[in-house]
Amino acid sequence: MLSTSFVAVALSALPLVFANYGYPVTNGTATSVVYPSGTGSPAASTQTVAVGKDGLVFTPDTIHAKSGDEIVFEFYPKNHAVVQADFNNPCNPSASGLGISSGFVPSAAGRANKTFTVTIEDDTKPIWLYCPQNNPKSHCAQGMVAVINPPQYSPNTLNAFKLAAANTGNATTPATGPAGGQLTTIGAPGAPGTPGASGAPTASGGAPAPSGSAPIESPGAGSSLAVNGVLGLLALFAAIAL
Ligand SMILES: *[C@@H]1O[C@H](CO)[C@@H](O)[C@H](O)[C@H]1NC(C)=O
Ligand SMILES: *[C@@H]1O[C@H](CO)[C@@H](O)[C@H](O)[C@H]1NC(C)=O
Ligand SMILES: *[C@@H]1O[C@H](CO)[C@@H](O)[C@H](O)[C@H]1NC(C)=O
Ligand SMILES: [Cu+2]
Repeated sequence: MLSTSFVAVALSALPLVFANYGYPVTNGTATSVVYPSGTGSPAASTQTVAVGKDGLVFTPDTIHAKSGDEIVFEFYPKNHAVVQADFNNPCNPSASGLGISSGFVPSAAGRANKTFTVTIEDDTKPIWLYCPQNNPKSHCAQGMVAVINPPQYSPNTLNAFKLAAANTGNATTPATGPAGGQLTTIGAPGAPGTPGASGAPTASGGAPAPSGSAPIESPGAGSSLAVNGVLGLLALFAAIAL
């Protein structure tokens, strides 16, 4: 039979477990770990959008993201870019002048070795996007458009944007760029094939940044599984001892 002292010893190890892994997110599917010093903001997530992989389209072309989330654009042949437009003026850069513009990212074959990462600042604002390539003719007019956080219950749909784009001539490429995001060369040592979470190259296997508010990727699902396992055993021991 198990003694209560064993349970006491096991319980005393619990703080160590949490010290090693941070506080695990409880639902088991999450890959993020919330550190105690955090400000309580929800963990950011990263989504990937393929540009030109499946023809003259963005895949996916409708993206839902929360403030703080990152959208990583990956570029495929031959030569595409991502530019922000206003809904009412597709295939032209946003009049605000503060829009997203990746610059052209060519690829001879497969995924280009540069990605463009956009961090969503305000998830209540739709972001309309297009490819400004005109060779051999406007990609935008052919439907190479996308939207991040389309407005709900609004006639401003991606389909309406696409239909308006189809009536435009050559698309306009912004004079300046990149803007509104971060162009990152991928395949850097320590991050093979994977863009860094912040878009900035980091030391391989580096320690989590000390920033209090930035959610940090966990080392892997194994850690929370390990914690769950320990908790399960503790519960079992406690039940037997009582
Ligand atoms: C559970 O996991 C999903 C997917 O990662 C996440 O969106 C959700 O916020 C999590 N819920 C809780 C309570 O942690
Ligand atoms: C990756 O980018 C570098 C620098 O722009 C370039 O010299 C190299 O050819 C590229 N590699 C591939 C596989 O496209
Ligand atoms: C449209 O763009 C193509 C490719 O850049 C160019 O050859 C053509 O002259 C442009 N047409 C107009 C009307 O500007
Ligand atoms: Cu294109």
